[in-house]
Amino acid sequence: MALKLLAAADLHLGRRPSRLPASLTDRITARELGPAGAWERLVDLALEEEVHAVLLAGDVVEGEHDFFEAYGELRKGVVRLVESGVRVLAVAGNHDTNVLPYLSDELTGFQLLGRGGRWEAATLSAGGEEATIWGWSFPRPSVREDPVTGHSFRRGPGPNLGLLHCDRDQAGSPYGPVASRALEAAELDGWLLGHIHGPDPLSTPRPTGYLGSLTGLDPGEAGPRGPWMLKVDGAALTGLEHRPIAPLRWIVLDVGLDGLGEPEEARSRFLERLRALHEGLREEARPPLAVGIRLTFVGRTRFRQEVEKLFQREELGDVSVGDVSVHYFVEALRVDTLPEVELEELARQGDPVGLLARRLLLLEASPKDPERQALISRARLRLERVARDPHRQGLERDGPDGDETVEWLRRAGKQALDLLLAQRDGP
Ligand SMILES: [Mn+2]
Repeated sequence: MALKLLAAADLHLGRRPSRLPASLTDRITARELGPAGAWERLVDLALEEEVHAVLLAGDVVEGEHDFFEAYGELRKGVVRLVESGVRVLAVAGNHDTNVLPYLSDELTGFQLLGRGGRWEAATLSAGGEEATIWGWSFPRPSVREDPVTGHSFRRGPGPNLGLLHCDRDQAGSPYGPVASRALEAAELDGWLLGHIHGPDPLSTPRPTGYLGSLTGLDPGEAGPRGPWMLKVDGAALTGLEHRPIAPLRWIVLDVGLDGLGEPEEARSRFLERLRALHEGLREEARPPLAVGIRLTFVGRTRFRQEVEKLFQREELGDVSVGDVSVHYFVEALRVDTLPEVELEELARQGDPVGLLARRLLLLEASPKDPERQALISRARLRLERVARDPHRQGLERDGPDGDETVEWLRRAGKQALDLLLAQRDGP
């Protein structure tokens, strides 16, 4: 029999997921969709799969003022786990430095490793297998020293795994900067990390990287989220699997509008993609309760403005695919299409349309092109002036950087080009 572990990071209990439409939270509570719901799903999975230990790599709690909420939610789960003989091991991250030690004191069976920034090992054993878990907890919210270098890990029984909240390869970071080289040099059999919310593509025999947040906390955290299953079998690490059980998933969806016959067709194009997505989700063992979509229309069409207007009037907080097991909502919509005519063709014209098309093409030229550089620095100067305008202070302190300027020019240019073409070719 194997020793089974379930590892997760960055639960942020106490934080509300952002940008949920009222039409969604009328049906499903923010609690179910957020960290508490995700934790409950993790505990269900741990019991179903009969794991021997749950490992938490920091930022279990959002902050100091979330003690009571986190206590209630953690307690419910920890009691269920401990009653079934499941060990719970955790380290504190930069968010829960001050609150996790107190919670651990109050919760029987919740073991905090590496209290006060001193490395500590725990040995797990089950099914004739063993594993050693090394943990280090943030002693204060800001730690500028590398917690790994200089410590010699005296190996314990079985595979030895590091459980750590840290900022990898970010020298000078206040969140426990650690170089990848230092992790390698420690000669453990793997590192389960917390802090960065996007999961790494972990793999055996030496899984090393970020586990990712347990559930997507905001639209910037697109993609599947959940804990990782890992086994020790024949003294080797095996069976590593990401289990996307998060109750809320954020996705980025680009829908092509090439060859659109009429603006209304954009709705069918979107629905078609949504149905395909839904079919995929239904195959999953624990599909999300809700999916937030960052929708962008792309491709070439002459109906840019019409599509924009059409979707502006739509209620997109609850998009049905005809099966209510998963709720879909559009978190943000952008129409980023190009006119049907090739830019190269328009660029040959001597009118404002031609000028604009030539500038848009210039943006796609090599970054070394002096003409392109001149265009971008002119735009940057103007944008900076806007940013410094005292009437706008507080919105954005600094002006945009080069990449942001290009992105802004590209979007504004495409929009202007469409308007010009509509005026010229319009009815
Ligand atoms: Mn975090």
